[in-house]
Amino acid sequence: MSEVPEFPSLSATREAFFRDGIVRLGRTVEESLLEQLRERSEAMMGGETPELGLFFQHDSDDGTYGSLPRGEGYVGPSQRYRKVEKLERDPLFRALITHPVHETIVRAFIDGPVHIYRTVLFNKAPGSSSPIPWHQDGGTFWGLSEEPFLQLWTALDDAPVEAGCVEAIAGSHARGLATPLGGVIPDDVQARANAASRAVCFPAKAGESLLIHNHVWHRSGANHTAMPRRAVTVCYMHARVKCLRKKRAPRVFPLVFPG
Ligand SMILES: O=C(O)CCC(=O)C(=O)O
Repeated sequence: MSEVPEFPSLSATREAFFRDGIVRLGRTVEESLLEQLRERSEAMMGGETPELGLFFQHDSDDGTYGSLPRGEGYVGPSQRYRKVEKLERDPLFRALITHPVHETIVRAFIDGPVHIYRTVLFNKAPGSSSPIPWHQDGGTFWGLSEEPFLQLWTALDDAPVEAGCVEAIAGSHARGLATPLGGVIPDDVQARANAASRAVCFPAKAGESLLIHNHVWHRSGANHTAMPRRAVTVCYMHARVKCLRKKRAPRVFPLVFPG
């Protein structure tokens, strides 16, 4: 833990987060854990962890978001999965979720027992990854009794601009959801908001984290470098937030920090 500097000011972080909807936390994770997480990600995509029952989505063949395969899940060993979910089932990723530095940050925002809605690996394979369009993480698509707001994003590799770093529109969370459904922001709404010209890039080094408000407009580009660009995002929420879905049994969310 000696490589991770003492976290500066939680009150300044809170202020910036609620003002801008996104804030740089600097380095939060030590290299030894990052190294293991990168290896574990490769093993997962290589098909070595079937016992975990992870969710996979492969990247599209033509590098566009519109033609991503839907509902296919794991399609065989490949380092071109764009998304892997349910990572909390893995002890190493669980160590990232419950990392003491991350706990300190989460505790500055949420009192009492804390659940996670999801833990996702966003993988951009060298040269052939699809961009993620402007979106918000919430709405009826997420099906929750309250809108979660706190996502902690951590780079496992360097994520410079040319590798498709996170981009966001500062302050855009303040207007709430662009559509009740949430998710991808429709083209006409983006155009009216002049979104493209307001994008701010958040390049990050491996081990650095961002706090991303679920409602801030964010996106990321393709990876034009020769190296993988992997990052993990964890959505933390108070344990009182419940799954409202009716068609199947409501989800029970993993408890990560007891009250
Ligand atoms: O890492 C990325 O490219 C996307 C991150 C993102 O959309 C999220 O954390 O919600």
